[in-house]
This record gives sequence, structure tokens and C-alpha cells, in this order.
Amino acid sequence: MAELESWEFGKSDFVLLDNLTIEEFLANLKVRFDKNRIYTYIGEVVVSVNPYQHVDLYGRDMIEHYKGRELYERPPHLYAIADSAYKAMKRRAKDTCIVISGESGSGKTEASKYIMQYIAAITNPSQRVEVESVKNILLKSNCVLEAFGNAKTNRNDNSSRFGKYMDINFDFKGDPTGGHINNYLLEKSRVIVQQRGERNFHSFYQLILGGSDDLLKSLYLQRDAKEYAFIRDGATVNSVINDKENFKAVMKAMEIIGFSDKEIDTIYKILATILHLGNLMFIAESDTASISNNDVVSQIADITMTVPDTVRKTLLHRTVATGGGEVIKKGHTVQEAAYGRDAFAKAIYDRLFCWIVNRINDVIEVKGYDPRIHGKNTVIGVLDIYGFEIFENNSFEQFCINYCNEKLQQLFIELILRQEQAEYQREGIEWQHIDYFNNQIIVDLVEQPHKGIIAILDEACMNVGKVTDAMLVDTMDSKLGKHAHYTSRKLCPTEKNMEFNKHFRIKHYAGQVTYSVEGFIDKNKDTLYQDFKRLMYNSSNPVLKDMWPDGKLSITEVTKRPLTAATLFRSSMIALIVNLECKEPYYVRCIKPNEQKSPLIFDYERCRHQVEYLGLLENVRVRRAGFAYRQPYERFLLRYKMICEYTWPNHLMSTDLEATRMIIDQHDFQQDVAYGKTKLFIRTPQTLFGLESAREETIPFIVLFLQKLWRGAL
Ligand code: AOV
Ligand code: MG
Repeated sequence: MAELESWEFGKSDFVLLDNLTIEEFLANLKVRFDKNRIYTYIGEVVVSVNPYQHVDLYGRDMIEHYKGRELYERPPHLYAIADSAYKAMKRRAKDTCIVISGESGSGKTEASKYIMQYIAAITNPSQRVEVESVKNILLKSNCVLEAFGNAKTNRNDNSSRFGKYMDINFDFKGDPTGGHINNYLLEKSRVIVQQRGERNFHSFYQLILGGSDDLLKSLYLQRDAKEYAFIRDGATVNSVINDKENFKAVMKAMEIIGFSDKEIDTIYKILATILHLGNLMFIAESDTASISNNDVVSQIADITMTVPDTVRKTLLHRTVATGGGEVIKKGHTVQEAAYGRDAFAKAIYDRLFCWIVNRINDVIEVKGYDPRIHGKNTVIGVLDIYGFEIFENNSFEQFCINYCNEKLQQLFIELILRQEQAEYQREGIEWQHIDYFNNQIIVDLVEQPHKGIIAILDEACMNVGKVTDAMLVDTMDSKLGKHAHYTSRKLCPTEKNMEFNKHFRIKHYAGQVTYSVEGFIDKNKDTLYQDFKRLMYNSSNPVLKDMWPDGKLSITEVTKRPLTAATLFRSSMIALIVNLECKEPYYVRCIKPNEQKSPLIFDYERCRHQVEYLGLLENVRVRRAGFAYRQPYERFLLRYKMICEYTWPNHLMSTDLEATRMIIDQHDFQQDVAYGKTKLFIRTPQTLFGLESAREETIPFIVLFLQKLWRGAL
């Protein structure tokens, strides 16, 4: 039975708190944090506090301790949630997903890795070679994706700058057969500029510090990050990350996944190209720009296997189609050339990242699976996405990231708070409504067609050159001025922390964020001159060429206006939510205990804020007033009819409900259940355990009975 924790570790489930107040909630969270009990339940939701130190909770022995156990048999743990999701998937052939949320630095990515390690460890007991290989690739993919998609920010030394949703596919035996990774909007602006105290993506420093002398020489690189404009600032930032060691680990991981030498070679060539691009110097020559360090152009051409003269021309001109169908080359100004170069650097990194994800998907994709032969192919999805963030300067990227977190909060509300209550009402169970803040209003503010911020932004992008950043704020003010969650300096003149015409503010579910509108239009439009695409497509390096299939088109063939970055992101978020909604969800809610990354500080105010906005108290209320388990009467009888002589083998009562009541009364569980219109509701897991053990005790007698019956002895 349940392995209870000692009282000194506080309550392992917030549902058990004596008084449900925010103070008691926090006191319990702190007691547990102080004792390294970083996980606590709210029913089946895991609340996790980042310990900021190694805690002795993981590894082989721990995994064995949790394997196959019911949730309440062991102290709260990610492993228990992973096991529940796995059991649901295996026993009931349900697709499940584990949604990990919380603000930046709260421990989501670490949690996702522990969950994946657990699933890998408990599957494939027969050590099938092909399954072991899939598991290994799934695990190793993290290392590669983190190198290229994570960076040090002021919130987190290893912050995910992309969203990741990974599906793991299982065969009928419950062994992983493959998977698929969806990645969401990489923060590519980081390639060219970083805020003070932050770094570029880890991959660049890994190459400079970890690459062999020969590799660097072949890429015309020096072993000094300060030499390169795009990573210079980040090079002086204190970092606990060991780039040199990580370079080796990433190399190894890429080999295991199955990247060819040529592919790995191209990956580093692309990184080097970006670093060289950053060092190009444009100077004005009459009206147009020229390049003063042409040796860098030759190096870029050599690395990318393109023609130096074409590289130079591409950097300094763009091809435009005139109204009359004529195609002309237009020289850039210095500003335009720098803009084009930056857009190019961002784009090649972004393409590289997506290509890496696709490449991994190619390897892990389930091939040749026939459900008619192999049974249903079920899935566990793990979502680890960038957390809510507020920086000193918040731009388009924070806007997208925070919108994404609004969507996830909305999903949580929908699945945990709203649907739960709706079901009680539907089933006619006595229920007192529990209030919670519904952030749908903020989601609408951002994504509503025609009226939302994204729609207004898109409209501004149709008139680039004519609409300035300031005009964008004006339009938003006029359309959204009355919205309770939107404001700007003009609408709120006493406000000191916003600049007139430059800032707008959204009151997010997790706090107020002031966004600087500077660059919004540009980043949303995300223009890359066709000339750059053609340059890459014409490379003699087939791997590089492969990343730029759209470079094949000539300027006159490119007619369609591409969708904007925000619109693409919105569509991908909506698709993500649809995908998660149709799976059985498991939640991990991560909390960041302090801003100092300290294992010793439990900052009450910071934690209080997170508990409040995550809606954890409401979660406990719904859970406490509610019932942990429910089953349609018919299913309940199918499983438990044998534990009561009046219902086995078939009951003669007028309804299934009456028959169910008979079983419950006979076993004395009436205090712990409620009868809905179609389902039985059970409040605590103890009752379920009780029913299960009664069933287990009865089965041998039934077997005996049936044997006798068959032999004609009865
Ligand atoms: P995040 O994923 O939630 O932030 P991470 O998972 O990267 O946060 O955690 C941040 C750091 O906290 C890690 O690099 C570890 O140093 C530490 N940490 C987190 N969880 C644990 C744990 N269970 N045990 C020990 N240390 C831990 V962001 O990606 O920024 O939203 O975009
Ligand atoms: Mg992360």
C-alpha cells in the first residue's frame, strides 16, 4: 500500500492541506523545498520547484522504485506521472500527453528529460536492438537540439529559445518504435544580437572552443569568440556551461543519430559562415554600399561552395521585378546591405535548425507500421516550450513566447478547471462553482481575427515603408484602447516606464509586460531577399542546397505574399492545442523559487505570484471538491461485478446504477462516492485500491468455480 512520507516533509498532496489558503500552500511548498522534496501533487498534477542543485531523486534505483506502481504508492515524482501516462497508453490504448509549463528557468526542460529517461528505462525489457536504437536516438536528440536551440539568457543559463513537442510512438507491446519532433518559432534574432548579459546560441561557442585546430583552420576561424561581432558580447558573459566538453558530446550525439560526416561538416560550415557574415564591413560609395574586407567574402564563398563574385553581388544588390515585367538589379545602401546580411544570417541559422529537426525526424519516423498487423500505434507526447518571460526590453519574440504561454494556460483551464466542473453539472452531481480567472480574454486580445494585435500587425506589414512603428502603436491604441488588458503611454499619460509611441503593455495572466514595438513590423514581415535564397540553392554543397529548395524560383515566379511570422506562429499554436486536446493530458507545473538561481532561497513573493497565476489554488479546490476517478456504470460493472454475489455473473436490478450501488454498499464505500446520471464518481484512490484488492481476492474463487462448471462438477 501507499508508501507514506514522514510528516516532517509536509503534505505530499495539496489536497490534504487542513486549510486551503495561499499561506498554507506556500508553507507546504517551502517545507518540501527545504527538504529537497521538490515534487508535490494536486491530484494527478505534479507541482515541481526547481531545486537549483543536484537532488538524489533520479537514476536506475529510483526508476525501479516507481516502475508499474500506482500514483499514490510512492512519494510524488515525475516518474510517477510518466508511469501513469505510460500505463494509460498501454492498458487503455489511449494517446496521452505530458504538458510541462512554468516560467523561464522553472525547470521544464530538465523535467522533460527526466520523463524521457524514465520512459526509455522502463520499456523494451527484451532488449530488441531496433527499439534500443530508437530510444537512444530520442534521448540523444535533446543534446543536439539544446546546442542549437538553447542559449544563456538573463533568466536561465540554458534557456530554450524554441518550442518543442515530441511524440513518442509505441507498438502494441508498449515499446517505443519511433517518434516525431515539432519545433516552434526559434528566436533567430539572437543570431545577430543579444541583450546585455546574454549569449548567442550555445553552438557557436561550442565550435570556437571545442572544434579541433584543423576544423577551425578549414573554416578560417580563430579560437577567440571576441573576434566575431555576432558572438563578441556573449563571449565575455560568465557562463557555467562547459562549451568545450559539450562540443564533443554534440558531435557524438550527431554520429549516433546518424548524421553523415558531410552533414556534420556542413553544419559547422554554416555556423562559420554566420560568424564571417557578422564581420563584413559595408562602406558607402556614392549612393550605394561596397565591402571593405573582401577577403571575408572569399572565405564565405569558399566555405559555402559558391562563387565569390556572386556572394559579393548578392550582399550588395537585390533583384527586383518592375511593373513591366522587367528584372533589374538595384544596389543597396549601407543600411540596406547590413539589413540584408542580418536577415540572411538569421535565415540560414533558422533553416539549419529546422533541417536538423527534420533530419532527426527522418531517422525516428515510424516506417512500415501496419496497425492491422502490429495493433494500434499509440503515442505519448511531451511538450517543453519556452516559458513566460519578462525582460528589461521585450520585443516581438517575447510577445510570441508569452502568447504561447497564454494558450497553454487556456488549455489547462479548459481541461482541468472548466471541463471538470462542466462534467459534474452534466452528471447532476451537487457542485459549488469554483471561480477562476479565465485568460481567454487575453488570448483573444492577441489572436482574434481582424481585431487582435496579430491582425493589426499584419495589416501594418502590408504597407511596409508607409507604416512606422509609432503608427502601429497609434492603430493599436485606437482599436484596443478600451481593452482591460491593453494599455500604452498615450492612453496612460502618468505612466513613467513607457515611452510615448514606442511601448505598449499587455496585462498577461502571469504579469504585466511592456513591449517595445521597435522592430515588430520588420520581424513580423521577416523579409529575406530572393537573391540570398538563390545563392544558397546554387551552392555546390548538396547538403546546403537541399536546405534552400525555394531558391530555385526566379524573382518573377515569386508572386505570393508569404504569411507573416506571427500568423504562422498563431497557426502552429492553434494546431498544437488541437493536438493536445485530443490526448489524455498529464500536467507538470514548474515553479522557480528565486531569481538568484540559488538552492537555498525560497522567495515567498515570487512563489506566491506563480502559485496565483498558475491557478494552483483553484486547481486544489476543484480537485478537493471533486472526485479523482469516474467510470460509466456499465464499465464499472464489467470490472467489479464479481465482488458481489447479487451482481455476478449478471445482476437482476432495474438499472446498472442500482447494481453499482449494491456493490458499493456491500463493501462499505458509500461515503466516498457519488452517483451521476451515467457515471459513478469516486473521491479518493483508497476506494479504488479497495475495489481492486477485493477483485484480486475473488478471481481465484471464480476461476475455481468456472473450472468446476466446465467439468460438470456443479
Ligand atoms: P526551463 O526549461 O523551465 O526554462 P530549465 O529546465 O532549463 O528551465 O532549468 C533551468 C536550470 O535549473 C537548469 O539548467 C538546472 O541548472 C536547474 N534545474 C532545473 N531542474 C532541476 C532539477 N530537477 N534538478 C537540478 N537542477 C535543476 V526556459 O527553457 O528558459 O523557459 O525558455
Ligand atoms: Mg527550457
